[in-house]
Amino acid sequence: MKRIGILGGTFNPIHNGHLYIAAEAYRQLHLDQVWIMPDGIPPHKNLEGGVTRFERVGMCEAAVNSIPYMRVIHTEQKSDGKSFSYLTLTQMKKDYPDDELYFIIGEDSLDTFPTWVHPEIIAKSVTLAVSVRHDSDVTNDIEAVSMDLKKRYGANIELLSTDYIDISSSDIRELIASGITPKNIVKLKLMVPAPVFSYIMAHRLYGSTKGLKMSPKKEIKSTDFPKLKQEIEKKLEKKLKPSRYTHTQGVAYTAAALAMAHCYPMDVAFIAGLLHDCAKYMSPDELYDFCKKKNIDISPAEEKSPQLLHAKAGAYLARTEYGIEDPDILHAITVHTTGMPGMNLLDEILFTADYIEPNRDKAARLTEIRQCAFKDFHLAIQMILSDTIDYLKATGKDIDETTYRTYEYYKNL
Ligand code: DGI
Ligand code: FE
Ligand code: FE
Repeated sequence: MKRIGILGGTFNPIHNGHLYIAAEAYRQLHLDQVWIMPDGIPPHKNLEGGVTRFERVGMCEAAVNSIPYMRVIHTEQKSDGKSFSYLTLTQMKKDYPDDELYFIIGEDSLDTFPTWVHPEIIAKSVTLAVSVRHDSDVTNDIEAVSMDLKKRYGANIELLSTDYIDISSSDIRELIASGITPKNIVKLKLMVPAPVFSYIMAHRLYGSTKGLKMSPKKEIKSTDFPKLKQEIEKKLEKKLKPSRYTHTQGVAYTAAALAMAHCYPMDVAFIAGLLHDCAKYMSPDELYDFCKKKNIDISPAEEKSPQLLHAKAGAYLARTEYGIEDPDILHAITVHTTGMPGMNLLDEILFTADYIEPNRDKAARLTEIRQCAFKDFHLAIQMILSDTIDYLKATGKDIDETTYRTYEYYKNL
């Protein structure tokens, strides 16, 4: 028999206040585990901040990743609606008949408990673990309410004594939308765990792109995407030879698919894919001269293998010739050939799409890597790097030290 706490919520986003309550429940009730349960949202209802259920789950997973006794359960996420608590909790009681379930709620929820749908069924399935502010003077009321609920529904109620934590999800969303300034970053880091902050930034949630240094009109908005895509395609088709243009299209669509699978804005990924090889119309010598002329820094590895420079030159052209200011896109293009340790999400999407796009047919484990990319993304990247190194060794090419370091990084992740 295990003692399991369940903390439900919308978690838009999950924050330190939620985690504090979960940790106090664990400690005070001697629980074995605490399960974080993001709720479903009624269809057609748009959530504030425009995030999806998969993104809310992703943030919860980022939050609990390093806490051994916490995990995220997806019970309500499988349906596209919000379920009644009595249904979710009776189902859980059925699934875990031998365990003791503690449903963690706030003191205000206890007051409204009789108005919930089928409070008597809930009371039979779980113990209510009620978080009570220990500085509040209403403790007597809580005890009276508890007694009443015990009488009326046979409810088991345990009280948790907690501090008041003044953090709200809506404050977090507003803070992010007002701009990722150094001051706001400091504030945000006090409100959400670092991995949640990273998730929000990497996935561009809640308008966090406002912190990126680009003029607002240069931000890729989904409404402008079709036009932008067309303009870039028209130009590229003139510049690149047909097989390179076909590859470019393959990378763009594959990057978009990977973005869908890994919760990244697909239009941004698509544009990165389209432009990643936009400097490939130049020969290695031309690339070298181009970079010299434009004062683009050339590394020793690039001196030896100047074709590597198509990545840096590509980012330069994406900005100057195609008007792309988005720093994530420019960065992804810059590192797409060798990768780098600790690539960000878009870097990883582009790096992988370049390798697995459908027109590629030469690499050794393509089928396996393609299947892996949508399931275990980091393993796929590790396989790509390992195979690239093998290939470069077999063909006697110089290997950029960055490629090795990137491989080591992903192998040890
Ligand atoms: O531009 P693409 O052909 O679409 O793809 P890419 O930008 O990944 O470049 C692929 C070539 O780059 C491929 O032949 C392997 C090579 N490459 C990747 N890492 C290194 C490298 N070449 C050298 N010399 N050193 C590297 O570390
Ligand atoms: Fe390339
Ligand atoms: Fe490419």
